[in-house]
Amino acid sequence: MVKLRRFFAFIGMAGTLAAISLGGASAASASPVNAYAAQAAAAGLTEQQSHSLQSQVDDQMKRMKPGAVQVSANQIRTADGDALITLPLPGEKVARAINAAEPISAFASCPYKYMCLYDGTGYTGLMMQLYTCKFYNLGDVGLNDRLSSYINNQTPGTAGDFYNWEEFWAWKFSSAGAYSQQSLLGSPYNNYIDGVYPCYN
Ligand SMILES: [Ca+2]
Repeated sequence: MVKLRRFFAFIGMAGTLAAISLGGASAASASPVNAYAAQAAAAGLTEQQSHSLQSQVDDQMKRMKPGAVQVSANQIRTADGDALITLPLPGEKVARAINAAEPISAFASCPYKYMCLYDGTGYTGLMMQLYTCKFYNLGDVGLNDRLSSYINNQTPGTAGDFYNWEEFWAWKFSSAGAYSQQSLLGSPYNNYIDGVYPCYN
């Protein structure tokens, strides 16, 4: 009788293990793109908006150096892991993480300790968040000649340098120390900058 009970206990355990491995198999077969579509649906996007967003992400990734990784429905991390690119959700001007609470103001889009670059004026459009203290070649992410505004929300007083590629890296201007912000519309530097060193001092 004891032996029989052990036998059934073993069967029960085997059944549980089978269920676990089945669950694992189905999770592994779900593609990331489907997961992002589900994320978009959960955020209230229509199927059409979700497709449109994914094709924008695909287009942006084609402009980037190989190895970039889509990390959410509207975000891409660069291959070196040093920058995060966020695309505005369909119908919105200001970029935000898809699971962030809305509404978000342009100024709230740049987290503390980051230098944020925008391809739109007034801190709108595609946002590239720089965290690491190093030189960023905007050509590596297809953002050369596209910078229109930036928010410097690094630690207080930290300033960045902005460069243009002229067969060498030509320094053009420095930002004011953090916190600072600037819209380049109307300046000679709108859609002109090709490189940024976010933390010169
Ligand atoms: Ca340029």
